[in-house]
Amino acid sequence: MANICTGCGAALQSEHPEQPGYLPSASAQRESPLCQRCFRIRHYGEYVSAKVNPEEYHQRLSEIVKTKSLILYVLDVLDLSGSLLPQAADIVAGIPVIAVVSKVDMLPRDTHLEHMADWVRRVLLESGIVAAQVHFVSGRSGFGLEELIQEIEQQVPEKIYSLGMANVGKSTLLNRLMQAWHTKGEFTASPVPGTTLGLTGVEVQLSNGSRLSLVDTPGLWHGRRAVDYLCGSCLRQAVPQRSIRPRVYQIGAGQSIFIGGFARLDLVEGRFQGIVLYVSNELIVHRTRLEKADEFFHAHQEDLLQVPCANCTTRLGPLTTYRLTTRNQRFPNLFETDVLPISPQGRDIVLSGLGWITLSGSPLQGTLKVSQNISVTTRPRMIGDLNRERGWMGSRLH
Ligand SMILES: Nc1nc2c(ncn2[C@@H]2O[C@H](COP(=O)(O)OP(=O)(O)OP(=O)(O)O)[C@@H](O)[C@H]2O)c(=O)[nH]1
Ligand SMILES: [Mg+2]
Ligand SMILES: [Zn+2]
Ligand SMILES: [Zn+2]
Repeated sequence: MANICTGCGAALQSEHPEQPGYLPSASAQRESPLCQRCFRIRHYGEYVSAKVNPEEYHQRLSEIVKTKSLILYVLDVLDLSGSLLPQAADIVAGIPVIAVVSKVDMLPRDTHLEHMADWVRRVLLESGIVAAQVHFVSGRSGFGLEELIQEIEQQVPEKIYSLGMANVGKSTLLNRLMQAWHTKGEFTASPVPGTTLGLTGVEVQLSNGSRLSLVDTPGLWHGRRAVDYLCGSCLRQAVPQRSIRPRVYQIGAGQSIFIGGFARLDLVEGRFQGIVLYVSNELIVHRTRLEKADEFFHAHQEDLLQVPCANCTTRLGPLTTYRLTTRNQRFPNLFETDVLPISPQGRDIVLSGLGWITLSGSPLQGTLKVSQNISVTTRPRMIGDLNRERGWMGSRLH
């Protein structure tokens, strides 16, 4: 892998200072060259992302060596369905896969993970990926790393590749592994998607003495997550950065809840009930009467609700309306795609990149309005059903 930046894998060039891989020619001969963009991200904390489009992405990933390799398929625990890589099965093509669910330090402190593994395996299987193992880790705190390392060392691969959507934590994870194997080097990681741009690797020696290369790969840009559109200051406030403190609200018919300026949930009819928000602790949540909600939004979108700022609001697009219902009915309008049915066991409504709302399943009719470019999906309750399937035994997260 000559002439590439060791931090981000971009091809080095000395002609275009504003483009990826720029390195003034005088420094291009260094042993571990680092491009100017990586230097700025690391030393000045700049947010300089570059989109890798799908064609480029598949071209880069076609360099993956298929024999004696192992893939660490990295998924962001806050957005599992948004972490599924389209056509992952084609890329993987027979290479053994370990699913690594990252960022678990962001989950509330009393989350238990054991029984979520089956669910992750099921979700991956539906997308055509057979993951022999599912590991829950934090690249930030180091949680789960030891077990993952044991697993890798048992498999004795010659190459390990990270794989996953942009921003899920691939480079951070590999940096941790590198540290654990006492290897010098660092892949560039940053809070914005589109940090790693090409394949870049280092040689490491495992504790049993065998050598292998650890290869970081770019992520595929998503375009459906909040983080894909936010400026640095909105991102710091709206995208969870620390362990999420669940916020419980008791609401009844005729009430609305704003989640920053990103989303608004209106309970039109139904029982008085508790809803739980798993979003950034810094995000403003405001409850108001439904009849006042429009007026409130117009008056206070930019001051009380704080984020997104005007520029980010434009990029995120206007609010899209979804219908929430616990009624088990056939919808007369077959084209009504924006209905979110809530089963009696309750449901999580995931706002991609922001977190999720847990509804208990108590009867309700309502609407949810969410910025157009943020994808909205539902799943069984992650904390609750998936967590309690077989009791509360097991290790704690923190
Ligand atoms: N809290 C927490 N944050 C993490 C963890 N792993 C990564 N991050 C953060 O997530 C962001 C993205 O991390 P990266 O390692 O750059 O992600 P990536 O998958 O390599 O991203 P691309 O190179 O853009 O594809 C950074 O702000 C990291 O600090 C983790 O385990 N916990
Ligand atoms: Mg990366
Ligand atoms: Zn670089
Ligand atoms: Zn902004």
